[in-house]
Amino acid sequence: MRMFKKTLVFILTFMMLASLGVFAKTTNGKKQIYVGFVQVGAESDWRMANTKSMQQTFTAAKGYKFEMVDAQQKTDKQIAAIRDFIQKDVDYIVLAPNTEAGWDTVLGEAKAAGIPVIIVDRMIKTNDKSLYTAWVGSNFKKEGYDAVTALENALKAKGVAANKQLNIVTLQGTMGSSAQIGRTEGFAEKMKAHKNWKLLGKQSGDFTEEKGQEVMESFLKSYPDINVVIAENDNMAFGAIKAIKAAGKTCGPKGDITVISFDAVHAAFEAMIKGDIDADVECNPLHGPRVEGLIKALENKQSVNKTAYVTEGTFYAKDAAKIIKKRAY
Ligand code: GYE
Repeated sequence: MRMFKKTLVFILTFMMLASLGVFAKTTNGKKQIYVGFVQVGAESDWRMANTKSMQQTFTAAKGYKFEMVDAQQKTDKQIAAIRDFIQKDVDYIVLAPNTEAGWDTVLGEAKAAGIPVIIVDRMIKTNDKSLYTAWVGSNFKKEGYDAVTALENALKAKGVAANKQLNIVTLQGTMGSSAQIGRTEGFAEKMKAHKNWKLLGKQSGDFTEEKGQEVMESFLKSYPDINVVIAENDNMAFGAIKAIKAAGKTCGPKGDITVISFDAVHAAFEAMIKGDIDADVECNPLHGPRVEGLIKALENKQSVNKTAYVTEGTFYAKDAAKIIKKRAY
């Protein structure tokens, strides 16, 4: 009986300690790596593919404890999530920042707690580069430049004369996010070479289909003579296409309004095949394996590149049917 009691006490103590996470850091004798991921939200197909890539990479089977916070496109929610991960003493904080400004204080707290911060996708603005260990993401300004080339080629394919007066509207992403800043600036800079291209208006649709549609509806009311829509992501392009059709207009390679978009997600290839989008500048969301590569290197005390850009291309409606099968997102 006494033996039974002792065993019971032992089992209960073990269970209690286990529930407190005392043994959490060791499974199969190997150290479990605790990764806290602060995600922007669930605003777009790109974002969903990005979340999936992270979830599929950081699995328990591979020795990770992975926790993600969906910040619903709110920077202050992201700051609170970082503080929570510091409290939980995670091994790594992975941050996909919603907007660029205002990170110094909270990242200073992570640094003081000795937790490395890896930034993915969008970037932060800071004078103190020691606040993060590494960043991996896209060259958004180059994507903006590429959108000008995409428009030049799409117009050529449509047989539009190079000197024709063109009225452009831009659906911008979340204001203050690197993806918005880079794409808007890159496009504006390179479009200057075309004196006959006129930007009628630009407004944020916050990277969502719903707001993209709303903004496009109001553009169509204000400007009856739009020739081109630049959508800073695919979901806003999907919203814009709905608005264009509802207004009795047509778009795409054979339509009235040329549509250039960013991301090149699967549904955008379908829209190109359908003839609604003219061209799409790629943005690669599959960052899971890249972040894992960084963490593995850091675990092995190897140095990592402070910044790493993903290589990306541009796709045109005429090639979409051929390429869609090969797309991973
Ligand atoms: O283009 C958009 C998403 O930051 C690159 O965010 C990312 C952007 C992407 O909502 O679809």
